[in-house]
Amino acid sequence: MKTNRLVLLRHGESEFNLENKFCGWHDAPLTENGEREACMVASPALLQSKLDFDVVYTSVLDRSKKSAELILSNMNRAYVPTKADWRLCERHYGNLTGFRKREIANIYGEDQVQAWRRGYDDVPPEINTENRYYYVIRNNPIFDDVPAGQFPMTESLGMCVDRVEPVWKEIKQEVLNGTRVLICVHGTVTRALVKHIEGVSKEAIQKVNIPNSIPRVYEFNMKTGELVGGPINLGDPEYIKKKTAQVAAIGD
Ligand code: DG2
Repeated sequence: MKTNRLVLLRHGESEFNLENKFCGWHDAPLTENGEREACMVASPALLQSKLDFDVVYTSVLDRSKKSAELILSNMNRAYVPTKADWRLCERHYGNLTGFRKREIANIYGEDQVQAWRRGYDDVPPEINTENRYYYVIRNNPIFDDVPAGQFPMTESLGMCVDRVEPVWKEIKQEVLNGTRVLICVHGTVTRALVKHIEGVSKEAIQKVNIPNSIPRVYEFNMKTGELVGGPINLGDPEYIKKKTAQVAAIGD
């Protein structure tokens, strides 16, 4: 049986991750720790598992592109081409963008915040011009490729699952053709891809939390397109457990 592997991972810690703020389409950079995670957590894990790549997919957001660049550079693979696609951008967090999760929980309650963060069809309020990031996002030239009428004002996980479906189909075809692909994206986009790849139910995907910089490896039967076994998360299980719990929490 001929198989090919695919690696999926979320970028390193961003400034908004550190501050526990909703980020979405805001272009927050990596923290120093986020850069370190890409170099010291993701790259060594990929090298140890003898994973190599022909192409890397990212979003157009800096935290995704920069993580991919650091990972490849630390694998001595800076020559691997990168495709940055707006359809792989993080879910748009609407008018929650820029606020601390705890601050929003103090107003609307923890259950509502967790519904907006993890619910499949729960749509955060649309971003409006009063939000300090409205124009920063709307006028950011990195989004110039977003077709007219498709620029989101907010998105649920379910909307994100629909947005990534066409690009996932393109990537899957490449994987089945034998291309070695790394996808380096965002928390919600990773969950949307996990739903497509693993065929997880709408209910089950709401319980999935994705830590930064932990490679999730899939193996596909190149003839049938089916998964061979389950996903493997690379790294120390205790570290992954601790980081996953941190992502699930609302934080301070
Ligand atoms: C986070 C996810 O996305 O936040 O947009 O705030 O992966 O780009 O840091 P990322 C954001 P949660 O859904 O985990 O609250």
